[in-house]
Amino acid sequence: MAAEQAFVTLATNDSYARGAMVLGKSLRNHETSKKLVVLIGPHVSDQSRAVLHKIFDEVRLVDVLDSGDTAHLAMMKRPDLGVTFTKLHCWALTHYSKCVFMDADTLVLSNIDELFDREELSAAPDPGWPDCFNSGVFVFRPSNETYGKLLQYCTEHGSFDGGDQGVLNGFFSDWATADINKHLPFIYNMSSIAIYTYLPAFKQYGANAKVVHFLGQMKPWSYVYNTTQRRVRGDVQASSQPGLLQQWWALYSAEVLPMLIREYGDQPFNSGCEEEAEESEERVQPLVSSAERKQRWEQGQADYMGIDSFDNIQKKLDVFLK
Ligand SMILES: [Mn+2]
Repeated sequence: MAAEQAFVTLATNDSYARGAMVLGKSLRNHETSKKLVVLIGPHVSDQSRAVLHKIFDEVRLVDVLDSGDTAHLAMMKRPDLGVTFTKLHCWALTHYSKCVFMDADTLVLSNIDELFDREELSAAPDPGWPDCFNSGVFVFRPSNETYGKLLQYCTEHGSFDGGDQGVLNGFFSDWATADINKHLPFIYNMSSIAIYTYLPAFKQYGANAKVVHFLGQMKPWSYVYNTTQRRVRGDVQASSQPGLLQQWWALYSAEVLPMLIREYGDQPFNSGCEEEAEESEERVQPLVSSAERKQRWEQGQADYMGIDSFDNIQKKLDVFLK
């Protein structure tokens, strides 16, 4: 009997392991009744594994190179898709009847157990190409048959974007049109791209978000957090959603970091945090008229690093969202 249901995430190195720890904690804090599973790659350190064991019900090592099975054969044909094969391994978790996969760069803001009412393959639209789903959050049914077909699809067709999202959209190719129940609302996988592409909608609906997805190259753990001032240091890129980034670090520093410190003991490790006071440096704002700014924005020329930086947008949004 495979009646149990689980949230599943993936950590291929110590950085993503931190993301997984924060995600796991956020699911626990919002009192999920589901099991928590993390798939890890062979490069995750013993200390990180120990902390993951404390947060997750199951920590499963996936070493595709070592497996000697069909996944290994698939990998030999497509070495470029290494991490993708690790992620696809979630279909092999057949001791669960249904699962929700969540990227390690997501953060849960409220209980989302209702996602288990959905069927495979349910996911939210990708903000860059809404006829594709974003593979950062999806509902699936573990099955060795599906797992085998996915590996076969992978080796025959590869991935049009080089990652798992391309493979999964190719495989579940009728997602866009077949069944509207498989379209998760955007609030289950909200990325910051919406702030720049559709600001009024973000103002209208952003406060309802249940899951935030830190898309893009800068991940929450790429920043340095000042524990004295309780803020993320330096220039925060707009795509990192400063208010939510702040929430990620608050959870990390309060609940995850103490566990890491216990595991590392006397050994030094990069906590991502610093204690000294930060030198404040006020940015000089260029003088541009409101009309001129609006025009530039509409032409796609937002001044992301200056006057339209997220810090400034956030100030505006705080007023709207209160
Ligand atoms: Mn992601």
